[in-house]
Amino acid sequence: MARYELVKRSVALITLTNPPVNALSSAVRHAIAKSMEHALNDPKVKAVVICGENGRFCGGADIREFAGPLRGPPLVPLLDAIEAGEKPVVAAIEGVALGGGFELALVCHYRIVHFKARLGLPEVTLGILPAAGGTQRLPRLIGIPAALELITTGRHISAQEALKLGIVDQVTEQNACELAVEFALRAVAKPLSSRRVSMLTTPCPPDLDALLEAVTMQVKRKARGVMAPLACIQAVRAAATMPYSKGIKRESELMATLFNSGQARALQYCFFAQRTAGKWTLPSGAQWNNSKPREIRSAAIIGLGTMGRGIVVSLARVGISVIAVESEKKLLETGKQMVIGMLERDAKRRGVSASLNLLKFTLSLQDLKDVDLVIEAVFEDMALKKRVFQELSKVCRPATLLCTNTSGLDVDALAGVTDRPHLVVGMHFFSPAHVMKLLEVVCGPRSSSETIATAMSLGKRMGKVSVAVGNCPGFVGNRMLKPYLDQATFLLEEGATPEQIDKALEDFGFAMGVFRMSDLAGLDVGWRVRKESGLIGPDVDPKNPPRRRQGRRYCPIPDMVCEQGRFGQKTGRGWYMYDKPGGTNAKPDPLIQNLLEMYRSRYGIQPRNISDQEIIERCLFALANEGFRILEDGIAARPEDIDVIYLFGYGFPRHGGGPMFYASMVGLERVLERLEHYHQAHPDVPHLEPSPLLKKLVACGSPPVQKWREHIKTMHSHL
Ligand code: T1G
Repeated sequence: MARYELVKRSVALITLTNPPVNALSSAVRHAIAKSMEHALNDPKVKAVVICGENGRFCGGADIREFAGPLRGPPLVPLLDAIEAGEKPVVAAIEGVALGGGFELALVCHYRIVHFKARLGLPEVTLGILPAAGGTQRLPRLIGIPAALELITTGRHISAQEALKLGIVDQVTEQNACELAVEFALRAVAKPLSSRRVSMLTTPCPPDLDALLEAVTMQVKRKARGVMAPLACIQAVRAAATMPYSKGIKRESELMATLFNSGQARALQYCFFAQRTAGKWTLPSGAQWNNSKPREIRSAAIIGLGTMGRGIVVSLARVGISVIAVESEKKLLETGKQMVIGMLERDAKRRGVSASLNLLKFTLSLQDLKDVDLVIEAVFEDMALKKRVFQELSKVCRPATLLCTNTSGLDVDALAGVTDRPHLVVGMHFFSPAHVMKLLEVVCGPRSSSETIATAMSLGKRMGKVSVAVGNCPGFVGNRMLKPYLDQATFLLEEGATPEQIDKALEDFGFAMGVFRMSDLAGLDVGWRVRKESGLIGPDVDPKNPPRRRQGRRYCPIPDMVCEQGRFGQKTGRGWYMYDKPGGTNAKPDPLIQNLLEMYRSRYGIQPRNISDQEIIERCLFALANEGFRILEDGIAARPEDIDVIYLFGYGFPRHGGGPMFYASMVGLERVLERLEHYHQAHPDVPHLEPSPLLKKLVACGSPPVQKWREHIKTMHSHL
């Protein structure tokens, strides 16, 4: 857990050895305590260097240990003792120094950092705060404003920024450990008192209260209802107003309020869920660690609409050559200019040069003969997509992977028109594709494991969080969206307003309420889908009651909004009104209010007061209920996959953990009881009928999310 060596006859070198990130597990803490004791007591030792094995200093506390009781030496006294020791201790930081790892570095008397290392206190992103003195030492070292910013955001910083801020003593391109040993030898004769950060006086700005107030307002605006950043601010206030001995107690009290909170559990769950999602697995036994992805050097994108452009940028900026294809000269030219502009802005922001030389634009599919992979991103029109895939089959070399960017169409039907169904896979990007982190990799029944592995690995290379899902209408994300949207519009019928529903969802923590999100996405998209699926238009049986379709409740209000040409932000009018087409400042529109009143009186609906609780329950429990069905159907392999999709693709708040984790946190019994209640009140809404898996889990005593898999039959898996 930690290796102890004597080097240069007088330096104790302590190497943390807990792969993969040298987390401070109880065994590691124990080993550090023993090694330090040894070093301080051995007269041969004049100085100490602490480093981490495999080029990684330390990733902080072992998060997996949080669920159990504390074992082994607690971190605070251990770190205090290192700082108080009479021999100089130098931290040799390579790779990462995060959380408790950074706090360990802060108690060392000197810090030498490799130029590629990253440092930070990301505890806030796990719903907690730096609780091993980080909130007390960092402000003393770099001042309140800079410390507040780092602690409340959890941002990682580069070695260069750390040097600028005065956190580290030297940045090196050499082996940090070897340099630290030299450094330690030179430090032997120097006094240590000024190097003990806890003894420093916090440089305090004259307007401390105003500063803390401003940061509090900023944090409240950015992360509504999230507790950890506010606790961080209070801890930093203690560093400014109290001596270290009292401040560290305050830090510990604040940590105690956060540690067992639902938000902390949810955020830590998100950390692991994101990593679980990368470990895809198929019923055939193929999985992430036994399937080799192909190397992708060149790709082609068909269609330079919004999605196509974003995908080109995502590929080019990670060094993949891209051929972009359009059907008409004018579209090609417009797409080209936009892609170039996007890449140039992106490169400027990242301080690198734009990789324009990797791009080629063409009108001819013939140019795609030799590419490794094609991503088709034409309109959501099956007949058109089939034509493109037939054509690609003829043009591309037999080994080229053929991917479709679709938000819900049948990937296997497309595979069926090609000469290589095993090389066909769905890649569902989210708009704007160069910004949004989520990628659903849609596995058709004939997609080979190599094909899936390649799409997953390409997603990762593009910086996406990729989740493997099965092939059904809407896949995971959009399939679940339907009952969620339905509930929102039913609530409108019953008496709510778009702004009331949005506010309830935004107060819950969603980045955007459902109506603001729909206005942003464009209301015409769903309208077209409803027309194509026969829910509106000439195919509707005139004998149908107006608020029923296909034997179930149907809300025609979204269609009425579209009939007025209100397609959302792009037309300046939608569920809200905007200053101008393309405007983003949503204001409630009296015309929508009128429309709702007329609608209700036309159908004799007596509007009622609807509570925020009902809004949240009906929207989110219907969402999770569909998630349970998706698990039953084997469209997602694990609840974590569904949650990651909602966190990264649909703005579900991380401190809620995602729809499935949220359901488990509320309690599956309660979710079941509320769904039964609402289904009884609305028997013509099948989505509210509790799913068999939910019932089964409740009957089995509501196991934690991580154990649901054992109760899911994978016989019908579509993955
Ligand atoms: N504890 C336990 N497991 C961890 C871990 C940690 N701190 N960090 C990573 N892992 C696991 C991870 O689950 C994965 O496992 C494997 O290591 C590789 O991780 C007292 C309260 C360091 C930047 O928040 O940000 O210190 O999936 O895939 O992309 O105040 O891991 O292989 O089974 O992410 O190279 C604060 C969290 C803790 C850092 C490396 N520390 N880690 O990224 O690999 S709280 C953090 C990361 C704390 C103190 C407190 C990243 C990384 P598996 P990976 P990576």
